[in-house]
Amino acid sequence: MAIIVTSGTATANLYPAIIEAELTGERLVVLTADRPPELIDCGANQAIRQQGMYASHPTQVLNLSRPTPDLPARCLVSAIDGAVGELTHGALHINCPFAEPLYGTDDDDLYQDWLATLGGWWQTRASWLRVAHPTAVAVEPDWPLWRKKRCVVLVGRVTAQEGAQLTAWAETLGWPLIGDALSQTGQPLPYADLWLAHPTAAQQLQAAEVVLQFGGSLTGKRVLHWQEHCCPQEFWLIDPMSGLLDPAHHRGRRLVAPVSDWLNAHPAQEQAPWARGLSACVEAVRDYVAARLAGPFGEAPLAHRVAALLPPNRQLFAGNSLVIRLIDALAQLPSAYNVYGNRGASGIDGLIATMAGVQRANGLPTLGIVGDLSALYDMN
Ligand SMILES: Cc1ncc(C[n+]2csc(CCOP(=O)(O)OP(=O)(O)O)c2C)c(N)n1
Repeated sequence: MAIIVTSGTATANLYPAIIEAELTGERLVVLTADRPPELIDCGANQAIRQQGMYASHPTQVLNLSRPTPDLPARCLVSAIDGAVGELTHGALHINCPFAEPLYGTDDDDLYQDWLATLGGWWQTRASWLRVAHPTAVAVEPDWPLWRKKRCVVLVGRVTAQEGAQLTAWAETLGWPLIGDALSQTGQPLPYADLWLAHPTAAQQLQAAEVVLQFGGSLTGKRVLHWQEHCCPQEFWLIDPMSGLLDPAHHRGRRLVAPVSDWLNAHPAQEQAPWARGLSACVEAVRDYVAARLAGPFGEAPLAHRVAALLPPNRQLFAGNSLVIRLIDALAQLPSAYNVYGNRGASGIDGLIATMAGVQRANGLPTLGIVGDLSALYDMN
């Protein structure tokens, strides 16, 4: 996704989106028009200090010089293509200063020659510079030992296809899977944020020898509490984004890989489930929730019934704050169903804008639920 803005405070409006992209890994190319250097810090209009203005939040920054035929065109396109090719996660900020006059001069011929040095490349869809990174997933050599152990699988934000793949994988291994509202796993053990309070559940899960978390951004308070306080021999976190994604700083492994590739490289083996007692806790909670939320319309009954309101093969956008927490605790969402949220920095700003972007990007009817204050934020 690319965003183009004029210079000045328009650039500052992108700050929350750049922060969110940093935390969720969404790829964003931000092109900010700028005034030329001689007009910065001297009272010129719409001229602010834009170089480095997003501090450490973009993954990459490219400060272009003003357009000049002295700079070879191939230098410009290889810098831009190189930066885009390297961008696996987060935002690329390209600051683009222009001096007036912006258009309508006789320089056209000058730039024709300048452009001609790129040959027919403009008419192709190929990169000028394709940056290749090693993509093979590192296989854990001791996987055959670990997969025989008692494991709990925690799933945060992953894609719909990965969510469904994870459910089948964990089921084969006989491992309990706790899926977040954004996990798209079908939540085989739904309402975890409620049943984790049950002593039987806590006792069962204490026997886990290893915990595997796929994807970050866990929503449920009790799920997060359990994640923080669990004491397995090792805690593994698998996510394509690099960096630390475990606020509890568990001892174990941080495995940077696309989830689907990692699962393919670490095949499951048929095993009997080891935490059978959890099913009874889930059923007890299921009955209780159904009975308590059968009443009139309200936030909690809506969250509970949201799965029944979803048309097949469409998508759901859940706002931050209470909405996503209620859906996480009270709903069992269908497997491989596209669920979106802005759970990186969890701002309540820009949610309707994000929802509109998600709808347009996928071209699918979208059910969006946001709080009233969140909706107010996006009134403009
Ligand atoms: C930009 C931003 N400002 C403030 C907050 C702090 N905050 C979190 S939830 C919330 C209230 C949200 O209210 P509403 O959108 O009505 O949702 P509800 O929780 O009532 O369902 C606020 C102010 C935030 N997360 N992001």
